[in-house]
Amino acid sequence: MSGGLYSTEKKNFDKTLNLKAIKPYGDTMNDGKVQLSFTLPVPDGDEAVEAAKQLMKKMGLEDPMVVYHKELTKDFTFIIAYGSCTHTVDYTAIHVPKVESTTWSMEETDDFIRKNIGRKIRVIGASTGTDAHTVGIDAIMNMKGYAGHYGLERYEMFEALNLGSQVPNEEFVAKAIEFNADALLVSQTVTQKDIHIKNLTELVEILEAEGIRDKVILIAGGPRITHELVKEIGYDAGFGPNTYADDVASYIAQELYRRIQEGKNK
Ligand code: B12
Repeated sequence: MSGGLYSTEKKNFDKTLNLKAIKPYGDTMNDGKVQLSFTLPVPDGDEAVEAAKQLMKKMGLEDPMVVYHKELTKDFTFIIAYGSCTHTVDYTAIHVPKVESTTWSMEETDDFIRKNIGRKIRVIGASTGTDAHTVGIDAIMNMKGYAGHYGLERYEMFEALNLGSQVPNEEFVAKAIEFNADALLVSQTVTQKDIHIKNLTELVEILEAEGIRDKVILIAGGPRITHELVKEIGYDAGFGPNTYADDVASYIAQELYRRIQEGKNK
């Protein structure tokens, strides 16, 4: 997947840029300018504006300037303001764990599987536990796909089975065994009280108890899922917002091929 690495071209753009201490860019390098909007639970007026400025200073924003303020409803004021951020971040020290694979088109992935794996890859998916959200898993699996990217059902070299939502973990694992799945796709949208962590962890425990955890590629996805988070709880990969079937299909094909090469998979 695409990374956030800095291009040399941009580095040469301004010599005052210090990647060890970056701050927001407004009009000129290092001016730190940010725009904020928020609501204060007080009546509109000079006091509200002053309160907004004082708050912004406490947030580390110099030269606060309120450019718009309006009563939202009685005793509530909506504020739009600018300020200069005094804090910096060391960009060179940032490391964000990501799924290590190259995203191909549907045709490229199908071709790769045909030539290198020689059979269809079997993928089962569901929104598990009590989670009723299906749009995310459908976006990845259904024929129609999402935002112009066809889902796994459309791929010639994938056999995709989408179980829908509110699938209990035990049932999901039983169906995965019956289907002889190469990869399991779990969608989790509700994160209140960390329900997704409990549910995702329970799935890993059931797979381990069944002795099949190492035999499948285990993937989680959802709006608040990160690769880093799910790696920690025993998953192979995690995908967040703006994921397309292309990303997932490419990863599965490359990972399964790698495992076959290492003699780990069927
Ligand atoms: C539609 C919707 C519903 C619909 C769902 C209909 C359906 N068939 O799915 C209904 C009305 C049923 C619903 C119910 C509820 N909802 Co709701 N819902 C939404 C809403 C508006 C949109 C979600 C959506 O469809 N997104 C579009 C898809 C395409 O995006 P996505 O899920 O992120 O998927 C992408 C990626 O994350 C990734 N992905 C997702 N899954 C997977 C899986 C894999 C394997 C991979 C690789 C990738 C992947 O790929 C997708 C494409 O890029 C959101 C708010 C919002 N605007 O996001 C709230 C929201 C998700 N809902 C919320 C809540 C709280 C609920 C309820 C609990 C409300 C209630 N009190 O009853 C119930 C849940 C009941 C339950 N048991 O789960 C909260 C969740 C808060 C939280 N963090 O826990 C949200 C954020 C609203 C809010 N701001 O409070 N909801």
